[in-house]
Order: sequence, then structure tokens, then C-alpha cells
Amino acid sequence: MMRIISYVALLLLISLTDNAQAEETIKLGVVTKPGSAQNIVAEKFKELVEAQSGGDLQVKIFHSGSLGNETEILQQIQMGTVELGVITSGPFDSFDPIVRVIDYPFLFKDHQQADQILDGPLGGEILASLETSGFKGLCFSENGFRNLTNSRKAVADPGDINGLKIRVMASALHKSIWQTLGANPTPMPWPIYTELEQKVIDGQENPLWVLEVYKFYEIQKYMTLTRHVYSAHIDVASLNWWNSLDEKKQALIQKTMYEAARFQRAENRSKNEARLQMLKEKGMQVEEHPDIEAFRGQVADLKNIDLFAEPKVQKLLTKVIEKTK
Ligand code: EAX
Repeated sequence: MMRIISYVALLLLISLTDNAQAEETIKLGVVTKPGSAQNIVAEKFKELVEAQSGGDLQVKIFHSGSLGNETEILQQIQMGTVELGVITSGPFDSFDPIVRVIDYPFLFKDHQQADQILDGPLGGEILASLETSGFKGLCFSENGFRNLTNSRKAVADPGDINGLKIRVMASALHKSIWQTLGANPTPMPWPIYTELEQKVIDGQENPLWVLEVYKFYEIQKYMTLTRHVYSAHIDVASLNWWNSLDEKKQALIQKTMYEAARFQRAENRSKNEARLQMLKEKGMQVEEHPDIEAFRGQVADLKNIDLFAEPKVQKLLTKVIEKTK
């Protein structure tokens, strides 16, 4: 009898430890809804990592801000209650000032330049720096080039912006950019449809996909193709959790996240022309050739402000400006 009991106990123990090892469910947080840039990365990553781990790694995506806004998701990743996030670079601003380099205005001329820098050693410096604040930076996917929209008037040069109430992300740099351009910037977490609809704010700035997915064409009459900031997502893991994984799992997660990021960047870019067309058809009035040189001139001295004063940040910014000239 005793032998049978201990045999059963042993079997039970084996099956329990087996399960614990076989399946790990990873929580992945994004603030936006299905169909959004962040979700496309998240869903592709889930598909790839689940298939390539033979089911050992399971991913549960928490979308539409069900874990909170981007700052709150980052806090949960820092604490380790959430393992992964696909988060817009802007809100990293208050965690690590080095991230401001990505969002420096009029820095990247095109997608190719953004990829070259972010996938290369300089992007690597940004990812490595995040470890100081408890994140393992995996790679960059994209939100995209940001454009100004508003409900009040056509904007073609910086003079037109004067006094416009513009919603900005939780980012000291973004606030500075719009202050310098003469707007009245108001930091607000995502989502912002209601605030735009009720005219608490006149405008906002985001890549084209946002206007489509969140139907901003219903409530924003004017768009200006300012492309003032290339907005990346940083695909991050909780550093403590990351360090608890074996090397094989780390390598697989790193590889599949990068694959998902590249898939999403290509996908996003391939749709921009059709989106612009669609937004015009929906009745948006688009200024396609604003005076970019005037905008750029107005924010040219931002590199000298306090936000970039930390030597490590200043050094990286100088290098990236040099390489993107
Ligand atoms: O992707 O808050 C923002 O403006 C972000 O771009 C948002 O995540 C939408």
C-alpha cells in the first residue's frame, strides 16, 4: 500500500513539475486596440514564439489599455508583474532620457535611415541603457512618422500653429517641441478621441494609421504632413524576468520579436499611400507640402536644452545627428 501511495505521489510530482516547466504564459501589454501598429507586432510575436517554442511559451496580449496607459504598463514591466510590452518611444522619456534621441525633431529623413540607426550599434546603445531602469530592450518596431492634425484651421507653416491646443504624449521633449513651435501643448495619455471630439484640445499628432484605426477623420478636419518626429516602439521585457530565463528562451524571444518588428514595419509602410488617399476621401483637408525648413529652423536649438544635457545623451544625439545629415 505504502509503495502504491508513494508511486502515485511521485507521478503527481513529475506531472506538476513537468507542467511548470513546459508552459510559461507571458503577459504582453499594449495601449492600443487590435489593428493598431503595436498590436500587429504583438500578434506576430505571439504567433512566432508560440510556434517556434513548440508551445512552451504562451503569450497573452493585453490590448486597448486594459493594463493602463503606456506609462503604467512600463511601471508594471519594471516591477515584473507584466513581462513584455510594445510601447511608443515617447513615454519612455520619464524613465530614461536617452530615448529622447529617437524622438528628436526632424532627425530621420526616411524609414531606411531610421532602420539603419535603430537596428545598428547606436540603437543598441539605447536598448542597453534601458537596463539601468529595469528594462531589457529587445528591438524597435514603429509607430511611424508623426503628422499634425487639428479641427480649427489649415496649417502650412509654424505661424499657423500659434495658440493651437495640441495634445502631446507623456514626454518632456514632445512638450518642448510644441512649445517652441508656438502651440499650447497638453500632455494626455492615450486614448484621446473624446477630448478631440469635445474640443478640449484642438489637435494632436500621430502617424497615418492612427487616423484610420481610431477614425480621427471624423473629428479632425485638417492634417499637415509635418513628419516632425519618427516615432518608434521599443519592444521591451522586464529585466528581472529576462534574467530568470534560460539562454535558449532568451534567444528565441529576441529573435522572434525582431522578426515581428520587421514584419510590422514593412506592413505599416506599405499601407501609408492608401491611407492618405482614404483620409482625403473621408474629407480631411491635407497640406502635403508645408514649409518644413521653417519648422525645422524653429526647433533647431532644442539639442542645447537641459533635456539633452546628460553627457551620455548629448554624445549619442550628436553622433546620430552627424549620421543622419
Ligand atoms: O499609437 O499616445 C500616442 O500618441 C501614441 O502614438 C499612441 O500609442 C498611439
